[in-house]
Amino acid sequence: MGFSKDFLWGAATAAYQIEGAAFEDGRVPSTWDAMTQGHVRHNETGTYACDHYHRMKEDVAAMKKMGLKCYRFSVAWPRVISDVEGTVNQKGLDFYRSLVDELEAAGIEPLVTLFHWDLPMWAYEHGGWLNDDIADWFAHYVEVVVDALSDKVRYWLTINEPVCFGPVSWQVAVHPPFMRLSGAPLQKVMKNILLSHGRAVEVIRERAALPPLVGLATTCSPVLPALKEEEEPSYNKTFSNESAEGLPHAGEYHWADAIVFGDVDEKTFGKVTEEERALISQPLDFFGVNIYSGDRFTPLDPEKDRGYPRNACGWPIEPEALYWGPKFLYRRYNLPILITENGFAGIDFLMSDGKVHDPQHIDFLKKYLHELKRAADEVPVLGYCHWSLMDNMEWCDGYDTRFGLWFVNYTTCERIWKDSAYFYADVIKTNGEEL
Ligand code: GCO
Repeated sequence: MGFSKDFLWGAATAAYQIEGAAFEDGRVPSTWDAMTQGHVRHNETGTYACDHYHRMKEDVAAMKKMGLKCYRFSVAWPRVISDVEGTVNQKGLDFYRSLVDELEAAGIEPLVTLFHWDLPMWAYEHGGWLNDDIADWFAHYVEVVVDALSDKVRYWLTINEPVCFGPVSWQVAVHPPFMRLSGAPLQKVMKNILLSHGRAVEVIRERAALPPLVGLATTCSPVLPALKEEEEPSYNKTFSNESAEGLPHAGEYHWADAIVFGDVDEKTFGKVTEEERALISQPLDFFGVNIYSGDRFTPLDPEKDRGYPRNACGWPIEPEALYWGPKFLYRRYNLPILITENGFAGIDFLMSDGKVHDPQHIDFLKKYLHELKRAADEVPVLGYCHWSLMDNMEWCDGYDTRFGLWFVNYTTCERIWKDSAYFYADVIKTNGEEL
């Protein structure tokens, strides 16, 4: 079976990581613009990033040249809504309108992420996710975006990795606003994120011009069996608190269980009313998930497995994560799977021949996509969005780690296709038949 003929081969980005133009055309500061001084490697910022805001048309033309079937991008809340009263910044909205128009002309399906971590400072200054009103603020923002784009956008992702940004920003103080909450206040943050997701689903279903396909981008680090007898225990361990032990996304399944089943873990989210439960768990059309790696059922041994293959972020290279992840997630949630992110971080640089050779990135794609193809033989997989289209700001790691298919020379913002971009273009052209 392999990949269906209409498989959505794509690439993903996020507004703050690529757009730049942080203070142009009415965009107001996000917590990332206003609060990260001293927290980002080399004191780098997203002020200019990849200057996508000014290079959008050339970027879409290059996406078309690659043969992308879809493009996952995020809308920046601070570029669209200027204050807590909900004032719309028309110039900001116009940018996303022109992006969607360009994508349509290029025959590329837009996948819109509505929140990818760039919380407006005005929201934070009014309590952010701690303020129960944020669900209203978010719903208003979603209305504005859906009204502006939904005559050309079908795929909507409400929130990117709530299981990550929630704890990382509000519990362990690694991302802005660098909060260290616990107990009831932390539960309130997590619950307001869930409620905001629900409100967004409600708004999209009510107002979208094109029949919408709605989901979000969760994350999963599947437990990987090495032996037949480890398969069932690996499935069970994937959906237990032991998975991703100690990492911010430990217990990541609590979010998906709440959103898909309405099974809202009280320890994580506090109490919910039946009305809130129904809002949180409205039906979705697909299960969007970011999968980069997995956790071996028999954990890596520091001695025996020393020097284990890892990417530039230190994440183990585990191709079978794209086989077991989709299988386990489909078995549990019974929704078509959309890989909303998967990618390889390298330390790439422009070579003396003027090209960017990235054989590890190509090998990563070969191995991971082979596993995804195996999964697609057994469960419905709608598409694959490679993270990322271009090198970009890897949050507090700055610009050192390069996930892009395109190398970005940040001095000139020139894009140079890495060897992996040509490889991926061929995978798309042949629909992965040689993987
Ligand atoms: C995430 C975000 C992306 C990251 C990518 C590499 O999952 O952390 O969605 O913005 O840049 O995953 O870490």
